[in-house]
Amino acid sequence: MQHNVLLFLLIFISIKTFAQPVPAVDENIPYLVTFGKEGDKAWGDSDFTQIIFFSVPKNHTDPIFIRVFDPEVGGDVDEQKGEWDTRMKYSIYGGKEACSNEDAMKINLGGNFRSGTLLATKSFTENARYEQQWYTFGPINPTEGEYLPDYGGYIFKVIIEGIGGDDGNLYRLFMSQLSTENQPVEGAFAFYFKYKFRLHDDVNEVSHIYPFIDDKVLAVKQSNFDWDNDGFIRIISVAKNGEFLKVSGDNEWCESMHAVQPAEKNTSYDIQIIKKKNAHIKSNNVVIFLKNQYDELMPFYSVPIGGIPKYKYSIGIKP
Ligand SMILES: [Ca+2]
Ligand SMILES: [Ca+2]
Ligand SMILES: [Ca+2]
Repeated sequence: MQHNVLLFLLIFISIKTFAQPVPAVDENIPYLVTFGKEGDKAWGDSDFTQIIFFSVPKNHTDPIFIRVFDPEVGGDVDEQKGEWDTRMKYSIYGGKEACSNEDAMKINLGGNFRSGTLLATKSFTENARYEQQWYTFGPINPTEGEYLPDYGGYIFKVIIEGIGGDDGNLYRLFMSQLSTENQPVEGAFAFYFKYKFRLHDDVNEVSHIYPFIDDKVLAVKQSNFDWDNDGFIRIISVAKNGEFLKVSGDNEWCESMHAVQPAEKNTSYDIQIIKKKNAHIKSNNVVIFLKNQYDELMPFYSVPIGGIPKYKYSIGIKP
């Protein structure tokens, strides 16, 4: 990404305070999902590992906290298979290569995805004490992150791994200024390259994800897993008024290619996730990621950089 473009667009982010939860407010996604490593992939998690990156602007010098909602695996929120026997490990990394190591971005489980310096870690099993409660990691000094100006400042990596068992862990994250409540860090945001989450049960809810189309992206190849044919995924952009992505069935991957129009450069896509109205599919867990024409993963951002795109008829009708 061109440095000046991101800095310019980050000015837009800095006035928003909705960027700290993951899933983000604008995404309208109920929960992140990670299964124990003995889980059945057909339940919607392809590799039992999730990686979320948080970016803290350089001018923020106070300590930060990373909080997890419902970190344990049991109770009402989570997805049970047999006994509750799942162990979920949360690890926070900073320092050199925490984010910039390719294995981390790609969640390459055979490689060095645990790159960087381990700052904090804790494992959870079924535990009524944390049922629908927040657990707080920190305080963490912002400068302990990996400094990457292209990603907006100091970057922290949160790895969530299902290290045992076969149940599904549902949870949310929040980067906070305070240990006891969710208080946004101004100008901070999150990004992620492979996103594994739960769809709403309510067929009228629409979820969103927001990749940024930088000026070198010519084409986007999207891949999704275990969507159970649950409705439609479509792109809204300045030049696309609902271009459909291919949707996977049960326990399968599918992909589709999408050409980028010149007017879409340096804008976000609003990828809309619309449930199948007459199917009423419950507890649907899914995975999605995007690659550019160089086969590089493209990040989703917790706030749409440059704002939520609106289709412009005058651009879209051009061939
Ligand atoms: Ca189990
Ligand atoms: Ca949970
Ligand atoms: Ca599914």
